[in-house]
Amino acid sequence: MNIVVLTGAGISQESGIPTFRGAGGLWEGRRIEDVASPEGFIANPQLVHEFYNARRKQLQDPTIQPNAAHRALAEFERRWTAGTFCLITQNVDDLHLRAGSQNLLPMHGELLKARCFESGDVLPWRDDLTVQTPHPKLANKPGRLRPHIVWFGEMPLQMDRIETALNDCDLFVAIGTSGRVYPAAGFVMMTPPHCRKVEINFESTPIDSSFDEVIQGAASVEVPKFFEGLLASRG
Ligand code: BJW
Repeated sequence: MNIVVLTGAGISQESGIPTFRGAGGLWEGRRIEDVASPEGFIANPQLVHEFYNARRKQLQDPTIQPNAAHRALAEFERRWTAGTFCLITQNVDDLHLRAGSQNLLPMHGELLKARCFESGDVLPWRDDLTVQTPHPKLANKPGRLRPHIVWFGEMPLQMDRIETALNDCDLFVAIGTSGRVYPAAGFVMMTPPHCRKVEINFESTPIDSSFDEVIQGAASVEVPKFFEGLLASRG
């Protein structure tokens, strides 16, 4: 049985990383297009850098750690021998990586990387970025680095591998995502007709009706329960 899991901000919420939408969300009090679009970056790069600098700093705070849901997915992947396992995440944090997930596709980029929009180089990055930050190999050309993040209007990463995994999937599980951002919100519709489709979320979503089962609850509780059950049912 081939398994594809899609995660969103809800899986990291219990690790202390705010989700995007709703009260207390990352976008509360901000215009999305100001901080998460190429046009916003061109208009005010420093504002965008500051938004991501703060999040990059927070991610490296020692209190931010993978939670039981991240760990359960990594543990499941280690133990699953009855087919393939592919984890697609919309999250730009590194909590799946830190939990030990291997076949991981971060489709919206990674907060701990920077990209040079001249050379296309993607560089590991843990510090603040500013409009003056030079590319380490192009010291005379400051201001070419941007967060390695997929903004609205940009093509998500790894789409070929994602489509291949979805085409060949027998179980699709979406965890902690609001189902409002495409193409990820449409992945459930890209699975084959026989595929079992399960959603795990605190609340209902606009794509609920595309799933065979909806499990309402906290990811840290429901994810370990679901994946341990799957292993148990396979003996
Ligand atoms: C819990 C929980 C707990 C909380 N336990 N659950 C009109 C129609 C259709 C599409 C479009 C359209 N107009 C424009 C588009 C395209 C656009 C789009 O989708 N716009 C919509 C707003 C309509 N999409 C794009 O532009 C994408 N690119 C694209 O389409 O390229 C063209 C193309 C692609 C492929 C094939 C062909 C063509 C790019 C999208 C980039 C998104 N980037 C962002 C920001 C950057 C990253 C960052 O700053 O960190 O990525 S947007 C933001 O939303 C972020 C997230 O990854 C993404 C999804 O959010 P997510 O993860 O779902 O979080 P929330 O906060 O929304 O929800 C959290 C959920 O968790 C909630 O449901 C809670 O209930 C739940 N929850 N705690 C369980 N403990």
